[in-house]
Amino acid sequence: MYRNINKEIANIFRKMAAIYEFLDDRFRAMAYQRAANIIEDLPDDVRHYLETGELFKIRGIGPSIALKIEEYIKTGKISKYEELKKLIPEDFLELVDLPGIGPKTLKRIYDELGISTKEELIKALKDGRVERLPGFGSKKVENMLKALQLYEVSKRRILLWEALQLSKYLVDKLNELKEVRKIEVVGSLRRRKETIGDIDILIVSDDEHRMKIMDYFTGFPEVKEVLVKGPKKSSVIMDIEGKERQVDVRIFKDDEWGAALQYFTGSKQHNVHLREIAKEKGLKVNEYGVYDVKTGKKIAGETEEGVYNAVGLDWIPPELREDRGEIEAAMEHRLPELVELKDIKGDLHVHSTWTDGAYSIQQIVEYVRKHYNYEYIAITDHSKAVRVAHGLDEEKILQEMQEIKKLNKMLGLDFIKKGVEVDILYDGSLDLSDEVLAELDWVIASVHSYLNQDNTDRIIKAMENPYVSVIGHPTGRILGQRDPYPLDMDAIMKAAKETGTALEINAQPTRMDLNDIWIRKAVEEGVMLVISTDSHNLGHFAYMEIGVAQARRGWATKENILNTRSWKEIQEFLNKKRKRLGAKVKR
Ligand code: DGT
Ligand code: CA
Ligand code: CA
Ligand code: ZN
Repeated sequence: MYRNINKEIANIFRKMAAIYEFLDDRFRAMAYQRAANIIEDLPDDVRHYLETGELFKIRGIGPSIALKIEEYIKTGKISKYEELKKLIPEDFLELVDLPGIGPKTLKRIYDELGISTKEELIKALKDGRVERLPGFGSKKVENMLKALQLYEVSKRRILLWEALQLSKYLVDKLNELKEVRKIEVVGSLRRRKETIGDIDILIVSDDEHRMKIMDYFTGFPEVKEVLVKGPKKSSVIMDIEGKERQVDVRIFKDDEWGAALQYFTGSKQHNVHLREIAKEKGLKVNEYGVYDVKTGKKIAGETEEGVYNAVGLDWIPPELREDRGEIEAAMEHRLPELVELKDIKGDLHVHSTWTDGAYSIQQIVEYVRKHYNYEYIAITDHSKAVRVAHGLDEEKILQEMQEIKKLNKMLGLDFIKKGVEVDILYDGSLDLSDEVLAELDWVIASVHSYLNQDNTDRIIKAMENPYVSVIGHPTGRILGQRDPYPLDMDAIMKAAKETGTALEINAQPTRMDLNDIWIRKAVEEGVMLVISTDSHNLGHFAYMEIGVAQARRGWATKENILNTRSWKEIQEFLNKKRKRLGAKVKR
């Protein structure tokens, strides 16, 4: 069974926290919120902690909450949660933990306007009743409507990272049948789009085994509803961590495999364009092969490369198949050589227990050295403006630098780079003094406040600081939760280029910031990019995979990505900026 029990419990605790807040019980709300974060960040399955008895010793989790975790593990339910659910209108239960709305706001709307359904809520937001409540105003109402709209969209689409994990599980399970001879994920997931509508899987098997495979697939315990079931295609709705996810499986023959891969990888626009090109050449392309229209003879279909070659194109990496010029480039043999995961030499955005990370620098370094072939990592904890993360002031940063120095000495290597994620303040100045920034190896500057205003000027001012290496998560969007703040991207790109500041591709699954379109623009403008995981936990280092995928969707090659280079080369890049802006260079 596909499950992440830590996440299931964390989700319930977040709901409980929100309900407690709705009920004006701040104390319990905070306790459950904290417990949710702790459970989600545990390195092992909570069941393991129960078995070893460690569950009752986890810091930040009191005995009454630990008992509830035990109850959930044993019964699949938390009776307190079942009780709490009844104290809030059904529709509000769904909305109560939505960022951008909040339990307190819902409570006031409930008390003061007598509203208890989503439909009524939207109506009252639109007809001015909410706006007229003291302390609300048009801006707040607008933001609430936006949050509701983003939520509805996010319910229909899966984050790339989650879809990848689910698809890996499904492919492994299907592969247990020896009748499955070839299997591949296709659709938007193969193209590595940042969100995925449904998961599409292709299989090759002998004709007589098709129904056996389909019986097996539609019988998975996660399957909640079978939409279609046949020898060629089955489509199901799965219940995954309480959310509905559609999965389509299609079965083809060996000599159709390449054509089917090509067709079902899409995108639709890419396929439409490809068929146009084929038509001009007197060819027809469908999911079974490429055919000569005059003779009706099949000329390709077994391999995907064969399909593209038959219409006069080079094979096109799936990440590029959005009809954004890749077909023309493939025709003229000028497709870019895209960056690959193995090109990455280090991760340059990592949080430790010095601020809001879950592990100490030493634990992080041990883990990364064991699991990754990196030449360096940068520890980049928050600066003081980020109070919720206990951001560091100058003195603390200097202490953290001392610890890194000590750890490097123990390693006998200059593996850990001394970094920071410094806040860009309201006026574009930075949250730490230049004297301290000058001593650091790597400086990320990020916007974490005033997220609704145009932030172009703030970010440009930050880039003009000689010590800023890169702008973190440049557009500030959170998928399904928050739109990017308004930015004049032309101006940002121009300033990045002129100052020699890199832009980040933040690979946190809900950020994926920059997006593919802006990466492409950066590549075209010659702006340097950095792919980072923004790790707060050991498991997060694996997000590098989707960060690289996003870079590929933006046509980035190895040359466009700074952290494919040795540290010496990175330092040259940074010193060039310092020199140009008249600051002291670092060695
Ligand atoms: P998604 O699921 O919304 O993230 O996007 P896709 O691209 O995975 O779209 P999906 O699942 O509807 O279809 C999978 C691929 O099948 C799609 O990328 C292109 C290919 N395809 C080509 N022509 C058609 C068509 O007429 N209907 C459908 N459903 N798919 C088509
Ligand atoms: Ca799909
Ligand atoms: Ca589909
Ligand atoms: Zn960060």
